[in-house]
Amino acid sequence: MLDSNETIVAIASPTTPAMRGIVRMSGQSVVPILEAVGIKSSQAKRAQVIQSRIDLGTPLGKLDIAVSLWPTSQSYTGQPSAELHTIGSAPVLQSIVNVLTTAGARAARPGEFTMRAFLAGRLDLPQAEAVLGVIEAEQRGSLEHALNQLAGNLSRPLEQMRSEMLDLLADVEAGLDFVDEDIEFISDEALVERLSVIHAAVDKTRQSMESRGGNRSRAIVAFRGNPNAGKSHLINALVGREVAIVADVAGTTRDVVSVETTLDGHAVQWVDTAGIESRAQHDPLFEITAASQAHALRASQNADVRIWCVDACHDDLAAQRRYFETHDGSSKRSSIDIWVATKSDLIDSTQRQPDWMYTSVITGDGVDRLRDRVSQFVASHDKEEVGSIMGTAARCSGSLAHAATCIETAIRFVQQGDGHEFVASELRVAVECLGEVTGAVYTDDILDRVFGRFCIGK
Ligand SMILES: Nc1nc2c(ncn2[C@@H]2O[C@H](COP(=O)(O)OP(=O)(O)OP(=O)(O)O)[C@@H](O)[C@H]2O)c(=O)[nH]1
Ligand SMILES: [Mg+2]
Repeated sequence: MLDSNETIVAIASPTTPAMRGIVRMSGQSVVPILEAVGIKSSQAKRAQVIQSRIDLGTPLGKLDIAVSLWPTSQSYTGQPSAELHTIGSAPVLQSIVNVLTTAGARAARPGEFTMRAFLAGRLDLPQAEAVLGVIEAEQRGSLEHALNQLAGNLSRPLEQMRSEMLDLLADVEAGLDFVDEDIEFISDEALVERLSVIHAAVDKTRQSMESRGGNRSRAIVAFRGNPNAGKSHLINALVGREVAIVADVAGTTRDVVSVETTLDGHAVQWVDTAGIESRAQHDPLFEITAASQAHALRASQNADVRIWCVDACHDDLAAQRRYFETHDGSSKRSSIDIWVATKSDLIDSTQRQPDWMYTSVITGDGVDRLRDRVSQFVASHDKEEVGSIMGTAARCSGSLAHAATCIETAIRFVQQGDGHEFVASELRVAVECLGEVTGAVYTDDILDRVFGRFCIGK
């Protein structure tokens, strides 16, 4: 593991040009290193802001700098720390880092500041991962998840389950010490009952993690548009095989038809829907149409990508688009719409309009481009899910599943009247698995996996 006694330094602000930039330093030698570069702190042991200057040599010269100093363990990392605030220019910030490394600091590795916060007991592992989630959150939903996790919403119940398991284990092990004396610390019925409660809680946490995306990153792509616009043909062309029935008559597709494929390594579910139409109540097809429209609308609202198909020969594409936009109800927060003019082989290329992607299943025009566009979205959709707190789910669902299995086995042992030493050994493993999730038990490998995903300076 990396040595926590060394003093580390890194640029902590984005390296794109900005008004202000920050260099962060943490470790036992923060105060002497600052002094070595001419930044004097008051001797007081409290947090302080120092207005000073730092000499960056030629050609940069001396620069005004504001230093926030936490000279004791009362800081984010649990050790003396400082932040040097100055103008947000990458070369200037890099020169400051160079001056500080010459004075004895070492360049920080990715996530090393947050790892120190974890090692100092300031954060547990799910909270450390939530820090990454907050940094990466591009959308409100993921930011809320990350902030909840940072507030301990995941760790608290897990810690509670673990502590209940430890109590049970203590009872079982105490019983083992007194087997000959007929003292019972916990009855078999009570043991099974309490284990069942914990098992249900562990399983629920595992499921909720997985539904948040640990194993789910399938993007749903729905095809919408007018009857006979060529939706089913287009789906077949994109997927490369006949999944949807196609025909010359409008109203061929009635059911929601879906197929799963992988697109550049990402799972995609393609969903064909009935063309958008309405029928008068006395029409014999009224009911079947209403049902297929309702199915199609639901598919559309669940989709991550909606591909809107309008026949390129349509005389007013913009009006058709406005109509769909106002008549299709709400959609998922992070979804996108792609507007496709189909059957481009039937029009002259000079008639093409901006903001529309043109496709033809006869000439193959635009099909690859549309597939690439979907692929691009799906890749970023996956990244967002995995990059934020999905990391926690990916890391932990195995440990939680293992804990659940051990508890099940322990229950079976009790019910079969097997010796409590077997029960105790299952419980011990389960406690360890739960500890791995919160970081109460950790290995270098776990730390590498968690903090290696951070950027340097965090
Ligand atoms: N010229 C030309 N005709 C096409 C193209 N794509 C589809 N068509 C024709 O358009 C008609 C309808 O195609 P479908 O794919 O069944 O259309 P749909 O949108 O699924 O229709 P519904 O399921 O009835 O809503 C068929 O006659 C196709 O041959 C294309 O790119 N060029
Ligand atoms: Mg169809």
